[in-house]
Amino acid sequence: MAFINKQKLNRLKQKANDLLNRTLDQHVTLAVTGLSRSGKTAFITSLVNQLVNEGNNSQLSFFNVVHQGRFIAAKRVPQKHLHIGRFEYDGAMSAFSQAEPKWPEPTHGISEMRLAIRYKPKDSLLKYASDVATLYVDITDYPGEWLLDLPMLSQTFEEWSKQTSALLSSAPRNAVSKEFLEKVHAIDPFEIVDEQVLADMSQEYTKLLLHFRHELGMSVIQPGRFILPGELEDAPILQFFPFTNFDELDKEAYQNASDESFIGMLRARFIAYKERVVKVFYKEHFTHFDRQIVLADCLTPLNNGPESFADLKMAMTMIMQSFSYGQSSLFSRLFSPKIDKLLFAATKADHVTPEQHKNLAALLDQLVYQTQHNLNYDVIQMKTLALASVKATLSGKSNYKGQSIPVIKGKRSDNHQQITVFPGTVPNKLPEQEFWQKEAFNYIKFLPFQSIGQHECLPHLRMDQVMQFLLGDKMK
Ligand SMILES: Nc1nc2c(ncn2[C@@H]2O[C@H](COP(=O)(O)OP(=O)(O)O)[C@@H](O)[C@H]2O)c(=O)[nH]1
Ligand SMILES: [Mg+2]
Repeated sequence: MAFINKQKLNRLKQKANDLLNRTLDQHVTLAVTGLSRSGKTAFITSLVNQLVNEGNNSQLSFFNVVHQGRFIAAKRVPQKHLHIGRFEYDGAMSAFSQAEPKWPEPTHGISEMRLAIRYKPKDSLLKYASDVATLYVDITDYPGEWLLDLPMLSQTFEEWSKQTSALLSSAPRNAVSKEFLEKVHAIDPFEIVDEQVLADMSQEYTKLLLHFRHELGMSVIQPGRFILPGELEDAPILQFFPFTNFDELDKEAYQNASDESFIGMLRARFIAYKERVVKVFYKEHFTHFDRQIVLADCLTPLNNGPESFADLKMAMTMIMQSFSYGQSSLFSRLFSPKIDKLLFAATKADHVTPEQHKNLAALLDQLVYQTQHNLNYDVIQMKTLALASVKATLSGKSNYKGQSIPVIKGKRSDNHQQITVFPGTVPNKLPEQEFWQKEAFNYIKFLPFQSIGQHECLPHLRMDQVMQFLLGDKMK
């Protein structure tokens, strides 16, 4: 009799277990974005590294499932979409694990990977179950520049051209865009288009955009796809540019211009770009994201000066439109959103001394604050913090003129020398003239400071808080 009961009990246990596993297997799609060089590759590498090596000296005390001893293990599993590039985790890790560790190579376009995280749920649903659940996390890395294109959807070619020409003709962009603007000026808009000329000029425009981003430190780049084309490199759909002389154009002739004319083809490509590139990205990718982290490097623009910083602010406002789910917002009119948690992270916090981190987070908060209040964010939970995906400095105190001051120590990436510095203070709100007149913030690029094994954890700042915010509620 007792034997039968035991068998029955085992069957019941198995049933309960199956049921539990079915109900507790969860999926979350986590999107990671930010403008180029904001630190996406470093961030995803660190996130995956901390999770798959958990237990091996990891520092994740603010991640509840770890803190409470319920984390079992995480591993990489085949990704969801086979047509999307794989995130190069191994390549990035081998850069960090060389004898002379380096930062991973920059990547272009979109990539993906999937993690399976096994953990013990806090409250078991069924008494006899084995209490193990799996959370599948699909991580997508995509360029923040692509989000800069959303506002184009509500513009005509004429409106976009006027706005973009104004940007090209003002400081600091005007210093390098003069030649290009003159060439556009010399075009006869109603002439039959020479596609080669159009391709060459588009290339010139793209070069300008790359220069704005990487030499001048500007953030507003439109079309954003031009500098990170992904699989569309050299496609004619990326070959157009703003037309600069709308004021001199005969309105009716413009309306009637055929697609074979110069202006007609520019307009047709602009329209096709919006439909086939911008909208497609939102439909195929963006609308499927559950959670989003937006990375921002606030320190580089702070170091570059007021124009660069103002540009970052404008770019953040444009990026925020993709998360504005109010009824009358551009986004909601076009797409149905899904994102319920949005994290803004100021990256590379290890470039400043620890007591400045609070200011850094407050500064980023201010950058998104205005939009946050103008728009309706009822459905999204938001948070701002300062982090270092891969900490490349050590912090401490140093004596300066008899006073103890906070310092960071690291290996300069330009000359590979060890230095100890106080890089300066970070303003806790949008800097005003006064800040820029004082000695500029001293941003020094560092190399990762210690070589780590492929299965060791990378040193970081606040990656555990990121995990708690983005995944914690799914692992209760
Ligand atoms: N010190 C420090 N530098 C970082 C960190 N994350 C990124 N960087 C620097 O920023 C550069 C660009 O980062 P990456 O992740 O490639 O940016 P992505 O273009 O957004 O993928 C790296 O090569 C590093 O020099 C960090 O946590 N700490
Ligand atoms: Mg990258």
